[in-house]
Amino acid sequence: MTRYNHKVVEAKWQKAWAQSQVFKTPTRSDKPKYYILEMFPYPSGRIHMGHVRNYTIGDALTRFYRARGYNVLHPMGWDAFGMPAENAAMETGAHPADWTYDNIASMREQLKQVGLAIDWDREFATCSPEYYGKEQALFLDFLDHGLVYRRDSWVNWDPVDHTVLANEQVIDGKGWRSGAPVERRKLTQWFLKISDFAEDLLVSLDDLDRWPDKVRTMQANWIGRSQGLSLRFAFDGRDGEVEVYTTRPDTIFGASFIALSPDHPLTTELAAGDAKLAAFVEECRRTGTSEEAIERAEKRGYATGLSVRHPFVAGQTLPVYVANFVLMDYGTGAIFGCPAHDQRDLDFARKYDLPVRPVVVPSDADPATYAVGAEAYTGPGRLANSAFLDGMTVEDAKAEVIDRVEAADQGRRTVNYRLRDWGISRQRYWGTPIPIIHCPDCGVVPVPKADLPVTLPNDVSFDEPGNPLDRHPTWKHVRCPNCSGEAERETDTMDTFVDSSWYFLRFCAPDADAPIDRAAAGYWLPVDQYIGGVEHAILHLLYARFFMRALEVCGHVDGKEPFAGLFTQGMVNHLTYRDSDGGWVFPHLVRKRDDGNLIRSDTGASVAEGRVEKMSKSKKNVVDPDDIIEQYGADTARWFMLSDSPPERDLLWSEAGIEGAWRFVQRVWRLVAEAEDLAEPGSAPDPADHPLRRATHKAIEGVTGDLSALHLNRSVARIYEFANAISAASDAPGSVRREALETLVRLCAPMMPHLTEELWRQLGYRTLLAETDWPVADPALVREDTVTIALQVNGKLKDTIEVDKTLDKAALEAAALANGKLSRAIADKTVRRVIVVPGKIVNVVVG
Ligand code: ANZ
Ligand code: ZN
Repeated sequence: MTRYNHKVVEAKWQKAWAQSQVFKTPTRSDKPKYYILEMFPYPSGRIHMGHVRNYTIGDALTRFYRARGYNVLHPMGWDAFGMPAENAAMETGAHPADWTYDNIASMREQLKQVGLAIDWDREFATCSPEYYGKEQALFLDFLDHGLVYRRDSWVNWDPVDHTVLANEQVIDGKGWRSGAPVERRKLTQWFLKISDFAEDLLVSLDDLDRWPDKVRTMQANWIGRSQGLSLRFAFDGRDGEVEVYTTRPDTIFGASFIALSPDHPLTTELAAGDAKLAAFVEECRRTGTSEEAIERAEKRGYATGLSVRHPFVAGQTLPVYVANFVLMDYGTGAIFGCPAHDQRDLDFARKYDLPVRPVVVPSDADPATYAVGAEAYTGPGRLANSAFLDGMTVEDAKAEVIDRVEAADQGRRTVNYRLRDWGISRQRYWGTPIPIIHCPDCGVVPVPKADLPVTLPNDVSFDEPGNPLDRHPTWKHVRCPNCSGEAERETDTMDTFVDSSWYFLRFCAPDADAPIDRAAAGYWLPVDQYIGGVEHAILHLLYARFFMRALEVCGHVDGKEPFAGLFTQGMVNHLTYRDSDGGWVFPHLVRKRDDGNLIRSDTGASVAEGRVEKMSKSKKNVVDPDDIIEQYGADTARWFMLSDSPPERDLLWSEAGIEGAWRFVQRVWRLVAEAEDLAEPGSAPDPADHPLRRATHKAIEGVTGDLSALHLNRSVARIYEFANAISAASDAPGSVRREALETLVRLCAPMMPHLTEELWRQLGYRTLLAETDWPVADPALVREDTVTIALQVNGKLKDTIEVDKTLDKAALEAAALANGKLSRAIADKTVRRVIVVPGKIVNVVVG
């Protein structure tokens, strides 16, 4: 028999599947629906192993659910807008559209070689006007429903490149390209009102029971609901009040200062008459806008000279500072600082020599001597130095202070969310144009829906910094739809996270006139199994959940949750290698010499093995999927991807692992293709209770359960075991071996679709395995015929034995007493009683 030739076989079946359109999904069918989706790829240029892992997991499930009689939707598309295309334009001069569509074309070909069961008829790229035009229509619906608004907001500004930077483009406070210190600038920007749904997005997490707990926790933390107090402090020696937000009203007696945000209206007012303060504010604005950047910056402040009166201590006043760590868009933009119990406040107090007064004392400390050193105390304890609060727990003291403040009408209980409204304005070309026109007379005018899509102009240049849409000679100049006067288009485009917030809805009816075909979406949604990287655990998933809610408000969908099941797969890791200069070396260049030392195969220079790390171009520890598919075939790559570790864990790519998978492909090939004297297809296995039949049906039951539970590596392990059982039973009758081999082929099909399709044909079938039902285990053959019995002496476990399930009490007792460990444990003691619970235990009571 010949060796399995993956090149011929894989191409052959990919073509057969495409020609027979097996993976084309009807929008409706009598079968139950199952929507499987992997997070769609960004067309960066090449498929990497992370993609292969992601799509292989989804594909195995797709094939499994299809075989089990579901109408499965498994589509593919491209998250095609974004900065890399503009960067490429700047570096190489390629137009972003050309760059993107070229990448899509080559990545599509690569994906097709993996043999994915995808309905390619539904494919789209978010950068196509057909898609982004519909997105613009949704934006206008959001606008109609009060879910979009415009306001001034701070952005990161690169003073050299004259461009707005995303937070991730600010590295250590500097622009990623120019290296210039980033400044903050105020721009009028578009926002989506995700905050309207903060509470619902939070409480509904409880219902997402097929999501990983860690992802739900991350989302909950991101939404960041906090319950606290808004409290007004009256100025001392001047009219007016300053309102602060605190989640720790219990610490009010430890307050030693008030701090305002540099962007607080009062700060602005004071700075108008205080040049030093104005300079300080300017300086604060040179830090990036991200919370992280602000958190990392050294805590600094400016004493305004103002002070406020303490609400509970007559005669005590607190100085008012402007501080760089207070954000304007959280709470009220002002705080009271309690250095003993908040680290930022403590750092600040040490710097400006403010009192540090502990008011919460840990239970094991003495309130009379308790002091705080370099670290603020944030744990539980009893109140001290706090008048009417003394002795209370933190929780009781919070409630007491809130009650008193409310009674005195100095503030009120409030709930705050860390979740901010979603700023979607980007000053870039390669994104969805925001469908708005600015008219000098009418103001902000939405583009009429009949004029959609607002398409991007093609003739743009990237030779200067800034937004090409803004400096385009004609694009932005339009007539106002309202008064026909001269007006200008909005030149901001949307954050690409908008594109990925509803693509799963568009897949349900990608050619529909409406952005979302409500009936089709109603049929397919929610996505039953969503699969992707944990790096999207917060933003993408939260935005998609928000979009569903907003779309429901606008009447586009019914239901609020887009993804019923979520699976976050681990990364693909690989060893790293370095040469003697410390430079990274590609793994395929590394060879082991006979003496065991590693060398570069091209230069012979010695190489050292480094750590295992996530495959990345920068460390050169990447393995190109094309090379692997060329050398070993897609089935081998798929099998290895699924076999090595649980799919939620990181996978260690290794040469040995891929070789092992390749050997197994060959082995399955030989087992089936070289089988002799098999019975005819369809013959009844005889004898009906042959041990190989039991192994066969147990394999069906096990693999079915494993795949249903996403335990893909376990199903692989079970198939190895089953293959061993088949090899060991070469003397079984031809009818029994046929059943076993057919089952092996069917169970392997989700993971190795090409090999198994070919073997199915070899087994005498003319129909496609991709259209064949999943095998069903015969309950009579999977029933366990033995049970494990615990042997105890006076209730203490001594040993266990496997016995026939049908043993009666007397036989069970006899079998137990014949056990060596049990009889040694009894030794010469007197047996008072033997308690036998069939199927469970034999307990010997001795005295
Ligand atoms: C007094 C206090 C004492 C505070 C103490 C903490 C500890 P979370 O839990 O995240 O909601 N804060 C309030 N508004 C702020 C703003 N705009 N910028 C920076 N910090 C702000 O945080 C709430 C706490 O963060 C509030 O409670 C406030 O400091 C601070 F021992 O008030 B706290
Ligand atoms: Zn007008």
